[in-house]
Amino acid sequence: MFTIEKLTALEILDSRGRPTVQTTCSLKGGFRATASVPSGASTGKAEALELRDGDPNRYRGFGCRRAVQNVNQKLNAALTGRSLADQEALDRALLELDGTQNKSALGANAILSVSLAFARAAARQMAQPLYQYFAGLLGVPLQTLPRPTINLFSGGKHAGGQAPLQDVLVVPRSARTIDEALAITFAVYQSAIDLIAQKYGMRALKADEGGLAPPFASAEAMLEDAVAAIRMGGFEPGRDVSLAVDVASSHFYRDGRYQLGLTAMDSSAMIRQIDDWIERYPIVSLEDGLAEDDWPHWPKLRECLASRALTVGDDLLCTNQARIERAIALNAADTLLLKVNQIGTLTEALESCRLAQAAGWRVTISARSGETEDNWLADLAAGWRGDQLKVGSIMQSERLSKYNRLLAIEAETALPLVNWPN
Ligand code: 2PG
Ligand code: MG
Repeated sequence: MFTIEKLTALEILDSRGRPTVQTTCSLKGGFRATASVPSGASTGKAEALELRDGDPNRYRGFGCRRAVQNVNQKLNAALTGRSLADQEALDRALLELDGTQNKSALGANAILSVSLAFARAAARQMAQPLYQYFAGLLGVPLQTLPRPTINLFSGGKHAGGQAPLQDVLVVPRSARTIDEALAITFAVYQSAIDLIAQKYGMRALKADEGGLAPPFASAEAMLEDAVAAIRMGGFEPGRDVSLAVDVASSHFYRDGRYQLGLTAMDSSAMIRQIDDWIERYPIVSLEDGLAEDDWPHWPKLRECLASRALTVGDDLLCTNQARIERAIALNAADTLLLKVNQIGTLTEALESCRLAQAAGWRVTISARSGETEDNWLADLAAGWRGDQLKVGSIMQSERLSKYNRLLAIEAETALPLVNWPN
């Protein structure tokens, strides 16, 4: 049993300098913990609502004072003194107190900060490392650590739209440990910096997640430069290091057409375009190849990728059970991109994770483009048996805090990396 003594929230800044919510949860017995929530930029339409103040004179409307107040006043008043059996009981109480479909009354940022801070405090009360606590929620013993997929090049909404593909990520497939995966990625990333200096005559500018963002002429230029950087780093593309791509195509889908660079394609043409990329480049994971509302064509994309690359749904699924169920029924994807703040509580995200795993899908545990230095995501990825981890680049402390935590978890548990791609 866990008894909440106090909830206190604070408005802090994320990696884009925008406000977000940090909550401290104190449990009876002196167990106290703090957690912070991230925030996306290329968001899906079905995401839970992130409550922002909307005052244009303060942080251009991005302020989170109302969300913070909801924790300090409403949630603190309603939950102080409450004894809760477990995480699910807390999250159920949060859902009841909000009472809306998309958490617009209290804000998903307020709600999730409490859900996460409670998890950490509860783990302390149980004298467990946080990854163990998360494994306990899933009800399955720890088995593997996720394979990092690490941002190399950025475009789309994370880089001012200078290139069409949002993320081109490195998949260090020959790595047997997190430690090896990071060392391989460092070599490729440094080679990419050299390559960009040679090709574009510029110091590599970095996008929101630390990915390099030169003025690529096309999606193919991004992919070709990624393959070249892998070679320059001393690795064989497709054997030692493969690629993952987040097309984030909802964000260039207008009036039933995919506006990729100068071409406007219908869904079938977009699938042929993706097929061509998969043939030409060592891509093993393809996220949001089609738009979030283009449901009829997703099964065709899935069929096209088949065993060659994972069909990953991010904006399509929004970590939302109803959308995942629909995708399973349609055979529209085979991998869930799981972002806890898309849905707003740990328990709902866990149910989404279970649903995907029970269908034989893979799960990519993902950070957001706006992150904090909090590292709970690494524990979640280990505890919930994520197959992939998507945190951004091997740069910037808000990204490295997760990789560094994963190194510590690896040192503590000696768990092997997941067997993917095999
Ligand atoms: C995504 C994420 C992370 P954002 O689209 O997968 O790269 O971006 O947090 O902006 O939604
Ligand atoms: Mg995405």
